Order: sequence, then C-alpha cells, then structure tokens
Amino acid sequence: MINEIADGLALAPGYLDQSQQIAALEDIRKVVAAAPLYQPVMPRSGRPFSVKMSNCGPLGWISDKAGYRYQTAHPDTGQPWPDMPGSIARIWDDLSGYDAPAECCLINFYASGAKMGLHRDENEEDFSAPVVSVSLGDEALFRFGGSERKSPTKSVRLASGDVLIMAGASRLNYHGVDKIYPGTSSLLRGGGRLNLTLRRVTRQV
Ligand code: MD3
Ligand code: FE
Repeated sequence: MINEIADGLALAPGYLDQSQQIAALEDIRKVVAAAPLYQPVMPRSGRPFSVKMSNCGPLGWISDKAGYRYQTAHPDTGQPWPDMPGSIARIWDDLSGYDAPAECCLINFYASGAKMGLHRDENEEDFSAPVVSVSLGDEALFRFGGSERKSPTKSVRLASGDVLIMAGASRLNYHGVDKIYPGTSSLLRGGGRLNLTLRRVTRQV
C-alpha cells in the first residue's frame, strides 16, 4: 500500500516486514563495520550534527567545515564507501520508478534526542530522480513543508519498516526530523533510529 501524503510525497507504511527489517539491518551493520559512523559538522561553524552518518554505494554525502558534497571516500578512513547491499538497492529498484540505480545510500543514525533541522536535499545533479528513504528502529516525528522555509508544514510519525518516496513537486521541499520516540522499537538492540536515504546523484549519460 502506498499513500500520497502530499503532492509527490508518498508513504509505504510497513513496506519492510519484520524479517526484511532484520535482514536490512544485518546488511547495514556490515557496512558500518567497514565504514564507521562518523560525526559530521556544519559548514563554516563546525558545529556537530546530532545525527551520526555513514554511506554505502559509489558516492557518499558528507558535511564538514568546507561544505556539503558527495565524495567517493569515507572522510575519516579515506577508504571507498562499501558496496550498496542488494537488500537496499532493491528497494530503490522497486519504488523509485527511475531507470538507473541509486548511487548513494546515506545512513543516518539518531540516538534518542537527535534531530535534523528543516532543510532541502539539493546537492544532487539530477532532481528528476526521486529520493527514497527507509526507517529502521525507533519511531520518528518527520516534518515536511513546501518550497520555502516559511511554507506551512505537516508532521507524520515514521515507524520501522516504513518507506518514504519524494518525487516530483516534493523533491525539493523542506523537511526534517523533530524527535525520536525512545523505546518504540526493539529492532536496534541499543535503541535509536537508522534512516537510509537512497539517491541518484549524477545525471544519466
Ligand atoms: C522530503 N533524512 O538525510 S528522510 C536526509 O529521517 C534526511 O533521516 C531524514 O532528510 C531522516 O537528507 C528524512 C525523508 C526525506 C528525505 C529526503 C527528502 C524526505 C524528503 C527530500 C525531499 C522531500
Ligand atoms: Fe533531507
């Protein structure tokens, strides 16, 4: 089941069942063993994000004092990002409606208390490709607005296994995560939430 919750913004609640969530999590644990979660900081100010990050796939999204960008190597280890696991790449293939594979799977880890301020995803070359995001672990209050920071916003609670698809009119809209609800999932042994954001970065040749 896929519900359109705003123009171009679709939610597939429970897209991954319990065993698929466990399988995806096992694959992400292997990725993070090779490419550890690191502490991103804001451009210029160097203020740390409350979310820790890693990536898999050919390109990883990173933030440091110099700015936001995609790069092929982990900022701390210098190693290329691990391959995107098949269990994750398939979600993009099934839901994106795009005829080329995802190039980036950004892994966001939210401990209880972590949040992500309202922002737009605009570091990609190809805005015709959607963004597909997978929630694992504790529930989160996701907020989405419009094309301007001051546009009115709505909120929706995302649960483990839910997938969001941001296409068309919603692709460049403001969005963020206001809070995590601790203890709402037992998927992650230590609690918290993982979000996997799948993106096409480069334009197809
Ligand atoms: C709506 N992550 O990594 S995913 C991000 O839950 C990010 O970790 C949040 O925003 C998270 O950039 C939200 C859902 C999401 C992702 C991209 C979008 C919603 C979006 C792009 C356009 C509109
Ligand atoms: Fe985003």
